[in-house]
Amino acid sequence: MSDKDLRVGIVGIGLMGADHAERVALRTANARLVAVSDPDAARARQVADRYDVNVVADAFALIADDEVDAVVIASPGSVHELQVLACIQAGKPTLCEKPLTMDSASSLRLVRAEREHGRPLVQLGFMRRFDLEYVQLKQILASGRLGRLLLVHNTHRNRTVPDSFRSEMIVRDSLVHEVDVARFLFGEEIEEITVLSPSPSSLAPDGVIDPQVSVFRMAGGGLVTNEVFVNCQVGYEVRCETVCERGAVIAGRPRGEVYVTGAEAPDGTVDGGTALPDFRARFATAYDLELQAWSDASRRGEVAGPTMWDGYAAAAVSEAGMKSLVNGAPVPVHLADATTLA
Ligand code: ISE
Repeated sequence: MSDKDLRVGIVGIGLMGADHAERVALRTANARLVAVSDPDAARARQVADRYDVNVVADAFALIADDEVDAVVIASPGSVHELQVLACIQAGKPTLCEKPLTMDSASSLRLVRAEREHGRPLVQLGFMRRFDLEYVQLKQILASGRLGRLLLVHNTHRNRTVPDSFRSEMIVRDSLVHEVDVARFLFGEEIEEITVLSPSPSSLAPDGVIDPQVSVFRMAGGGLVTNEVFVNCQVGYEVRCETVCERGAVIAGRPRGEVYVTGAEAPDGTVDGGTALPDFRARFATAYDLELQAWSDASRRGEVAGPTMWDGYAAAAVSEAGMKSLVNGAPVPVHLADATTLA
């Protein structure tokens, strides 16, 4: 496969799938978009026509298609398990958007299936690992010049999300990025998670606990605090401050001297200051680098970046987090023993 383009099919053409379609079609070197699939036929057709590629009605037919070398899965997490399994069985390199699956048991089944297949095939869509600021932050930590990493403070705000985005999804679909960031920066597993619920914003949909504050206890004793606020009304802000023994490093620092967001303008609109509109804008380069790394590694028959295990560990932390969300009590995270898996 190495001397020709990687022929990519995308399953799920929602917000992220359409964004990845453009990326693969226009900006990923040595990769070519060849097919898309979505239960919403009109949506799939619109994207397919834009890039002159095929629509395959059934996701499993796209995965099995001989014209498709590799698959991007950007469908809802609830259908990931069977789709990822089909990719593994077809031996096709896969980029799976987060969350890997809806719970740790199904994620573990996929870890096992990939191991039984004999070689890694699946990269997880934790794109922050490709963001240039996070990469630099990680390099500074790794250089050791600031001493040991003690604490991480994460901020994660979305302007709004659809009403269907309930409290548990704030853990499983949004906080899951901080779960991966914490594991990535510390190079350790999360041993315990606590999710606290401050009095919710009156602008959050009825019954949705937003914002949420959570704490991860890392295996080596470090602590991570997280604010996730997905109906903040203003813009998309993702920040990570790491505190070491001899200094701190921040990724996603607000730009500009005075930073005010949320002031109401005379016409009633909310001023987003320098905040960006959404994750596609904030992480555009990271997504480009992620897809390029995935495509390059796929052509070499390898997996780069976050693995199936990272997806499974994140699912296990999310599951514990959703339990903690019920009463704010700390919940331990139990992971399978990686050394005894098939
Ligand atoms: C969305 O699904 C994403 O994955 C974004 O990266 C995240 O910031 C957002 O909160 C989620 O809704």
